[in-house]
Amino acid sequence: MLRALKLMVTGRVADERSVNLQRQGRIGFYVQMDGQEAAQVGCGLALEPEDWVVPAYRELGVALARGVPLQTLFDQFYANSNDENKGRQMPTHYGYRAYRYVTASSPVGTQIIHAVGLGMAARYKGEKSVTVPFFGDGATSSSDFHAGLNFAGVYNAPVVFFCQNNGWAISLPREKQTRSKTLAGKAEAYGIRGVQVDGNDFAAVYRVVQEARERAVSGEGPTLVEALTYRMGSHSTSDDPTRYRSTAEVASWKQKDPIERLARDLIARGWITEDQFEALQEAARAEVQAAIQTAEQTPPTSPDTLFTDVFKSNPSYVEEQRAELSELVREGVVKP
Ligand SMILES: Cc1ncc(C[n+]2csc(CCOP(=O)(O)OP(=O)(O)O)c2C)c(N)n1
Ligand SMILES: [Mg+2]
Repeated sequence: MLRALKLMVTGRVADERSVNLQRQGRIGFYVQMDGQEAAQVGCGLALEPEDWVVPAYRELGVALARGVPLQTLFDQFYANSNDENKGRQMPTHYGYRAYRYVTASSPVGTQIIHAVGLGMAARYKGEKSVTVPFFGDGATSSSDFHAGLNFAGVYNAPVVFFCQNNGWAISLPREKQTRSKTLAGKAEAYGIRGVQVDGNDFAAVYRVVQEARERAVSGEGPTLVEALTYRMGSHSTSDDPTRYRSTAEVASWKQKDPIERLARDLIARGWITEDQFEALQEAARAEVQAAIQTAEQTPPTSPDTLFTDVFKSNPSYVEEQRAELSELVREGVVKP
Protein backbone atom coordinates (compact mmCIF):
# COMPACT_ATOMS: atom_id res chain seq x y z
CA MET A 1 0.00 0.00 0.00
CA LEU A 2 2.89 2.35 0.81
CA ARG A 3 4.58 1.51 -2.44
CA ALA A 4 1.36 2.29 -4.27
CA LEU A 5 1.00 5.63 -2.51
CA LYS A 6 4.57 6.57 -3.37
CA LEU A 7 4.09 5.64 -7.03
CA MET A 8 0.80 7.53 -7.23
CA VAL A 9 2.31 10.66 -5.67
CA THR A 10 5.43 10.48 -7.86
CA GLY A 11 3.25 10.02 -10.92
CA ARG A 12 1.09 13.02 -10.08
CA VAL A 13 4.09 15.27 -9.53
CA ALA A 14 5.70 14.09 -12.78
CA ASP A 15 2.39 14.65 -14.55
CA GLU A 16 1.89 18.19 -13.23
CA ARG A 17 5.46 19.18 -13.96
CA SER A 18 5.20 17.80 -17.50
CA VAL A 19 2.19 19.96 -18.29
CA ASN A 20 4.11 23.00 -17.06
CA LEU A 21 7.13 22.01 -19.14
CA GLN A 22 4.90 21.87 -22.21
CA ARG A 23 3.35 25.25 -21.40
CA GLN A 24 6.85 26.70 -21.07
CA GLY A 25 7.85 25.29 -24.44
CA ARG A 26 10.41 22.93 -22.92
CA ILE A 27 8.73 19.75 -24.19
CA GLY A 28 6.43 19.46 -27.19
CA PHE A 29 3.29 17.70 -26.02
CA TYR A 30 1.88 15.88 -23.04
CA VAL A 31 -1.08 13.67 -22.07
CA GLN A 32 -2.02 13.74 -18.39
CA MET A 33 -3.28 10.86 -16.26
CA ASP A 34 -4.34 13.21 -13.42
CA GLY A 35 -7.10 11.57 -11.37
CA GLN A 36 -6.50 8.08 -12.76
CA GLU A 37 -3.55 7.17 -10.51
CA ALA A 38 -5.30 4.46 -8.47
CA ALA A 39 -6.63 2.70 -11.57
CA GLN A 40 -3.22 2.71 -13.23
CA VAL A 41 -1.01 1.89 -10.27
CA GLY A 42 -3.55 -0.63 -8.96
CA CYS A 43 -3.54 -2.48 -12.26
CA GLY A 44 0.20 -2.07 -12.84
CA LEU A 45 1.19 -3.48 -9.46
CA ALA A 46 -1.14 -6.48 -9.81
CA LEU A 47 0.83 -7.62 -12.86
CA GLU A 48 4.02 -9.67 -12.98
CA PRO A 49 7.26 -8.79 -14.80
CA GLU A 50 6.54 -11.47 -17.43
CA ASP A 51 3.19 -9.87 -18.33
CA TRP A 52 2.79 -7.56 -21.34
CA VAL A 53 1.38 -4.07 -21.10
CA VAL A 54 -0.13 -2.53 -24.22
CA PRO A 55 -0.97 1.07 -23.34
CA ALA A 56 -2.97 3.82 -24.96
CA TYR A 57 -1.18 7.14 -24.32
CA ARG A 58 -2.16 8.14 -20.78
CA GLU A 59 -0.52 5.43 -18.69
CA LEU A 60 2.33 7.07 -16.81
CA GLY A 61 1.17 5.37 -13.61
CA VAL A 62 1.40 1.96 -15.26
CA ALA A 63 4.89 2.70 -16.58
CA LEU A 64 6.07 3.70 -13.10
CA ALA A 65 4.45 0.63 -11.55
CA ARG A 66 6.27 -1.54 -14.11
CA GLY A 67 9.52 -0.03 -12.84
CA VAL A 68 10.34 2.30 -15.74
CA PRO A 69 12.66 4.90 -14.11
CA LEU A 70 11.61 8.55 -14.03
CA GLN A 71 14.84 9.47 -15.77
CA THR A 72 14.06 7.16 -18.68
CA LEU A 73 10.65 8.79 -19.05
CA PHE A 74 11.88 12.37 -18.92
CA ASP A 75 14.70 11.54 -21.34
CA GLN A 76 11.92 10.48 -23.72
CA PHE A 77 9.84 13.62 -23.10
CA TYR A 78 12.90 15.67 -24.06
CA ALA A 79 13.91 13.33 -26.90
CA ASN A 80 17.50 13.71 -25.70
CA SER A 81 20.42 11.49 -26.64
CA ASN A 82 19.62 9.10 -23.77
CA ASP A 83 16.07 8.59 -25.06
CA GLU A 84 15.76 4.88 -25.77
CA ASN A 85 13.08 5.75 -28.33
CA LYS A 86 15.63 7.98 -30.11
CA GLY A 87 13.33 10.98 -30.41
CA ARG A 88 11.07 9.12 -32.83
CA GLN A 89 7.91 9.37 -30.75
CA MET A 90 5.81 12.16 -29.33
CA PRO A 91 6.25 12.64 -25.57
CA THR A 92 4.23 10.04 -23.61
CA HIS A 93 4.16 7.74 -26.66
CA TYR A 94 7.04 5.67 -25.33
CA GLY A 95 7.71 1.93 -25.22
CA TYR A 96 10.30 -0.13 -23.32
CA ARG A 97 10.99 -3.74 -24.21
CA ALA A 98 12.80 -4.45 -20.93
CA TYR A 99 9.59 -3.70 -19.02
CA ARG A 100 7.34 -5.44 -21.53
CA TYR A 101 5.70 -2.07 -22.06
CA VAL A 102 4.70 -1.84 -25.72
CA THR A 103 4.96 1.50 -27.58
CA ALA A 104 1.87 3.64 -27.05
CA SER A 105 -0.95 3.61 -29.57
CA SER A 106 -2.34 6.91 -30.80
CA PRO A 107 -5.15 5.55 -32.98
CA VAL A 108 -7.98 4.78 -30.60
CA GLY A 109 -8.47 1.05 -30.03
CA THR A 110 -5.78 -0.44 -32.24
CA GLN A 111 -3.81 -1.64 -29.23
CA ILE A 112 -6.68 -3.93 -28.26
CA ILE A 113 -6.14 -6.30 -31.19
CA HIS A 114 -2.35 -6.02 -30.89
CA ALA A 115 -2.72 -7.15 -27.29
CA VAL A 116 -4.87 -10.16 -28.18
CA GLY A 117 -2.25 -11.21 -30.73
CA LEU A 118 0.49 -10.76 -28.17
CA GLY A 119 -1.44 -12.81 -25.64
CA MET A 120 -1.93 -15.62 -28.15
CA ALA A 121 1.77 -15.53 -29.09
CA ALA A 122 2.79 -15.73 -25.45
CA ARG A 123 0.57 -18.76 -24.99
CA TYR A 124 2.00 -20.51 -28.08
CA LYS A 125 5.44 -19.93 -26.58
CA GLY A 126 4.33 -21.57 -23.34
CA GLU A 127 4.69 -18.38 -21.28
CA LYS A 128 2.62 -18.13 -18.10
CA SER A 129 1.80 -14.49 -18.73
CA VAL A 130 -1.14 -12.23 -19.42
CA THR A 131 -1.35 -9.30 -21.79
CA VAL A 132 -3.15 -6.16 -20.72
CA PRO A 133 -4.36 -3.58 -23.21
CA PHE A 134 -5.27 -0.19 -21.67
CA PHE A 135 -7.96 1.90 -23.29
CA GLY A 136 -10.68 4.39 -22.50
CA ASP A 137 -14.47 4.54 -22.56
CA GLY A 138 -14.31 5.98 -26.08
CA ALA A 139 -12.33 3.02 -27.38
CA THR A 140 -15.15 0.63 -26.48
CA SER A 141 -17.03 2.01 -29.51
CA SER A 142 -14.21 1.09 -31.89
CA SER A 143 -14.32 -1.82 -34.29
CA ASP A 144 -11.02 -3.04 -32.86
CA PHE A 145 -12.66 -3.40 -29.44
CA HIS A 146 -15.23 -5.69 -31.04
CA ALA A 147 -12.67 -7.69 -33.02
CA GLY A 148 -10.34 -8.00 -30.05
CA LEU A 149 -12.89 -9.11 -27.50
CA ASN A 150 -14.62 -11.46 -29.90
CA PHE A 151 -11.35 -13.16 -30.85
CA ALA A 152 -10.25 -13.35 -27.22
CA GLY A 153 -13.59 -14.93 -26.30
CA VAL A 154 -13.46 -17.53 -29.07
CA TYR A 155 -9.81 -18.48 -28.40
CA ASN A 156 -9.85 -18.00 -24.64
CA ALA A 157 -6.88 -15.65 -24.96
CA PRO A 158 -4.91 -14.86 -21.79
CA VAL A 159 -5.83 -11.18 -21.81
CA VAL A 160 -7.15 -8.76 -19.20
CA PHE A 161 -8.83 -5.87 -21.00
CA PHE A 162 -8.40 -2.82 -18.80
CA CYS A 163 -10.82 -0.02 -19.62
CA GLN A 164 -10.44 3.26 -17.77
CA ASN A 165 -13.84 4.84 -17.97
CA ASN A 166 -12.84 8.44 -17.21
CA GLY A 167 -16.17 9.88 -18.33
CA TRP A 168 -14.94 11.56 -21.49
CA ALA A 169 -13.50 10.85 -24.93
CA ILE A 170 -11.98 14.28 -25.51
CA SER A 171 -15.22 16.36 -25.59
CA LEU A 172 -17.68 13.47 -25.92
CA PRO A 173 -19.29 12.45 -22.61
CA ARG A 174 -19.83 8.83 -21.64
CA GLU A 175 -23.65 9.23 -21.98
CA LYS A 176 -23.28 10.01 -25.68
CA GLN A 177 -20.69 7.29 -26.26
CA THR A 178 -23.00 4.29 -25.96
CA ARG A 179 -26.49 3.27 -24.83
CA SER A 180 -24.97 0.32 -22.91
CA LYS A 181 -25.75 0.59 -19.21
CA THR A 182 -22.19 -0.26 -18.30
CA LEU A 183 -19.05 -0.82 -20.33
CA ALA A 184 -18.23 -3.97 -18.37
CA GLY A 185 -21.60 -5.30 -19.53
CA LYS A 186 -20.35 -5.38 -23.11
CA ALA A 187 -18.28 -8.44 -22.11
CA GLU A 188 -21.41 -10.59 -22.04
CA ALA A 189 -21.86 -10.27 -25.80
CA TYR A 190 -18.46 -11.90 -26.27
CA GLY A 191 -18.99 -14.63 -23.69
CA ILE A 192 -16.29 -13.32 -21.42
CA ARG A 193 -16.28 -12.06 -17.86
CA GLY A 194 -16.93 -8.35 -17.22
CA VAL A 195 -16.23 -6.59 -13.93
CA GLN A 196 -16.91 -3.01 -12.93
CA VAL A 197 -14.69 -1.59 -10.22
CA ASP A 198 -14.26 1.73 -8.41
CA GLY A 199 -11.20 2.96 -10.28
CA ASN A 200 -10.34 5.50 -7.60
CA ASP A 201 -9.93 2.77 -4.99
CA PHE A 202 -6.41 1.39 -5.28
CA ALA A 203 -7.01 -1.78 -3.27
CA ALA A 204 -10.20 -2.65 -5.16
CA VAL A 205 -8.52 -2.29 -8.56
CA TYR A 206 -5.53 -4.31 -7.39
CA ARG A 207 -7.71 -7.17 -6.19
CA VAL A 208 -9.89 -7.25 -9.30
CA VAL A 209 -6.91 -7.29 -11.66
CA GLN A 210 -5.03 -9.85 -9.60
CA GLU A 211 -8.02 -12.18 -9.77
CA ALA A 212 -8.53 -11.56 -13.50
CA ARG A 213 -4.84 -12.27 -14.06
CA GLU A 214 -5.00 -15.54 -12.13
CA ARG A 215 -7.98 -16.68 -14.20
CA ALA A 216 -6.39 -15.74 -17.51
CA VAL A 217 -3.09 -17.48 -16.70
CA SER A 218 -4.82 -20.65 -15.55
CA GLY A 219 -6.87 -20.89 -18.75
CA GLU A 220 -10.17 -19.68 -17.30
CA GLY A 221 -10.46 -16.97 -19.90
CA PRO A 222 -10.22 -13.25 -20.45
CA THR A 223 -11.86 -10.51 -18.38
CA LEU A 224 -13.00 -7.03 -19.30
CA VAL A 225 -12.40 -4.69 -16.36
CA GLU A 226 -14.16 -1.34 -16.33
CA ALA A 227 -12.49 1.00 -13.86
CA LEU A 228 -14.73 3.97 -13.02
CA THR A 229 -12.58 7.04 -12.70
CA TYR A 230 -12.31 10.61 -13.95
CA ARG A 231 -9.91 12.62 -16.09
CA MET A 232 -9.19 15.66 -13.90
CA GLY A 233 -7.08 17.49 -16.47
CA SER A 234 -7.41 18.24 -20.14
CA HIS A 235 -7.50 15.46 -22.73
CA SER A 236 -4.00 16.49 -23.78
CA THR A 237 -2.03 19.72 -23.81
CA SER A 238 -3.89 20.56 -27.05
CA ASP A 239 -7.40 21.11 -25.69
CA ASP A 240 -9.32 23.24 -23.19
CA PRO A 241 -11.86 21.18 -21.19
CA THR A 242 -13.65 24.28 -19.86
CA ARG A 243 -15.13 24.53 -23.36
CA TYR A 244 -17.12 21.32 -22.97
CA ARG A 245 -17.61 20.35 -19.32
CA SER A 246 -18.75 22.05 -16.13
CA THR A 247 -16.49 23.11 -13.29
CA ALA A 248 -19.08 21.62 -10.90
CA GLU A 249 -18.51 18.17 -12.39
CA VAL A 250 -14.75 18.51 -12.00
CA ALA A 251 -15.15 19.79 -8.44
CA SER A 252 -17.33 16.82 -7.49
CA TRP A 253 -14.65 14.40 -8.65
CA LYS A 254 -11.98 16.36 -6.81
CA GLN A 255 -13.73 15.12 -3.65
CA LYS A 256 -12.98 11.55 -4.78
CA ASP A 257 -9.27 12.11 -5.32
CA PRO A 258 -7.60 8.68 -5.32
CA ILE A 259 -4.37 9.83 -3.68
CA GLU A 260 -6.09 11.68 -0.84
CA ARG A 261 -8.29 8.63 -0.38
CA LEU A 262 -5.42 6.15 -0.06
CA ALA A 263 -3.37 8.53 2.11
CA ARG A 264 -6.33 9.14 4.48
CA ASP A 265 -6.89 5.40 4.71
CA LEU A 266 -3.25 4.67 5.55
CA ILE A 267 -3.14 7.50 8.10
CA ALA A 268 -6.36 6.22 9.73
CA ARG A 269 -4.83 2.75 9.98
CA GLY A 270 -1.74 4.25 11.61
CA TRP A 271 0.52 2.96 8.81
CA ILE A 272 1.83 6.43 8.06
CA THR A 273 1.62 9.80 9.77
CA GLU A 274 0.53 13.10 8.27
CA ASP A 275 4.19 14.20 8.41
CA GLN A 276 5.34 11.11 6.55
CA PHE A 277 2.77 11.77 3.83
CA GLU A 278 4.08 15.33 3.55
CA ALA A 279 7.68 14.05 3.40
CA LEU A 280 6.76 11.53 0.72
CA GLN A 281 5.37 14.32 -1.46
CA GLU A 282 8.44 16.45 -0.87
CA ALA A 283 10.72 13.54 -1.83
CA ALA A 284 8.72 13.00 -5.03
CA ARG A 285 9.07 16.66 -6.00
CA ALA A 286 12.86 16.46 -5.49
CA GLU A 287 13.11 13.23 -7.45
CA VAL A 288 11.12 14.61 -10.38
CA GLN A 289 13.07 17.87 -10.36
CA ALA A 290 16.36 15.96 -10.53
CA ALA A 291 15.15 13.87 -13.48
CA ILE A 292 14.01 16.99 -15.34
CA GLN A 293 17.30 18.75 -14.73
CA THR A 294 19.33 15.80 -15.99
CA ALA A 295 17.07 15.34 -19.02
CA GLU A 296 17.34 19.02 -19.89
CA GLN A 297 21.12 19.05 -19.61
CA THR A 298 21.54 16.00 -21.84
CA PRO A 299 22.21 16.92 -25.48
CA PRO A 300 19.44 16.20 -28.02
CA THR A 301 19.26 13.05 -30.10
CA SER A 302 21.55 13.33 -33.10
CA PRO A 303 19.63 13.94 -36.36
CA ASP A 304 21.90 11.29 -37.86
CA THR A 305 19.83 8.60 -36.07
CA LEU A 306 17.08 9.35 -38.62
CA PHE A 307 19.04 7.17 -40.99
CA THR A 308 19.62 4.16 -38.76
CA ASP A 309 17.63 1.06 -37.83
CA VAL A 310 15.58 0.77 -41.04
CA PHE A 311 17.94 -0.84 -43.55
CA LYS A 312 20.65 -3.32 -42.63
CA SER A 313 22.88 -1.30 -44.95
CA ASN A 314 21.55 1.95 -46.33
CA PRO A 315 20.79 2.26 -50.07
CA SER A 316 22.75 4.98 -51.85
CA TYR A 317 19.87 7.49 -51.93
CA VAL A 318 19.50 7.26 -48.14
CA GLU A 319 23.23 7.83 -47.75
CA GLU A 320 22.95 10.90 -50.00
CA GLN A 321 20.18 12.32 -47.79
CA ARG A 322 22.23 11.55 -44.72
CA ALA A 323 25.21 13.49 -46.11
CA GLU A 324 22.94 16.38 -47.11
CA LEU A 325 21.40 16.64 -43.64
CA SER A 326 24.77 16.50 -41.92
CA GLU A 327 25.91 19.36 -44.21
CA LEU A 328 22.82 21.41 -43.24
CA VAL A 329 23.54 20.77 -39.56
CA ARG A 330 27.17 21.85 -40.06
CA GLU A 331 26.03 25.07 -41.76
CA GLY A 332 23.59 25.72 -38.90
CA VAL A 333 20.54 25.64 -41.22
CA VAL A 334 19.11 22.69 -39.28
CA LYS A 335 19.47 22.73 -35.51
CA PRO A 336 19.58 19.40 -33.71
C1 LIG B 1 -9.14 6.11 -34.67
C2 LIG B 1 -9.03 7.41 -33.99
N1 LIG B 1 -10.06 8.27 -34.00
C3 LIG B 1 -9.97 9.45 -33.35
C4 LIG B 1 -8.81 9.82 -32.73
C5 LIG B 1 -8.71 11.14 -31.97
N2 LIG B 1 -8.74 10.82 -30.54
C6 LIG B 1 -7.63 10.69 -29.80
S1 LIG B 1 -7.96 10.25 -28.22
C7 LIG B 1 -9.63 10.27 -28.50
C8 LIG B 1 -10.60 9.97 -27.39
C9 LIG B 1 -10.38 8.67 -26.73
O1 LIG B 1 -11.20 8.59 -25.60
P1 LIG B 1 -11.12 7.38 -24.62
O2 LIG B 1 -11.03 6.10 -25.37
O3 LIG B 1 -12.21 7.53 -23.64
O4 LIG B 1 -9.69 7.56 -23.88
P2 LIG B 1 -9.19 8.76 -22.96
O5 LIG B 1 -8.50 9.74 -23.85
O6 LIG B 1 -10.37 9.34 -22.28
O7 LIG B 1 -8.22 8.16 -22.01
C10 LIG B 1 -9.90 10.59 -29.83
C11 LIG B 1 -11.26 10.70 -30.39
C12 LIG B 1 -7.73 8.91 -32.76
N3 LIG B 1 -6.58 9.14 -32.16
N4 LIG B 1 -7.86 7.71 -33.39
MG1 LIG C 1 -12.20 8.47 -21.77
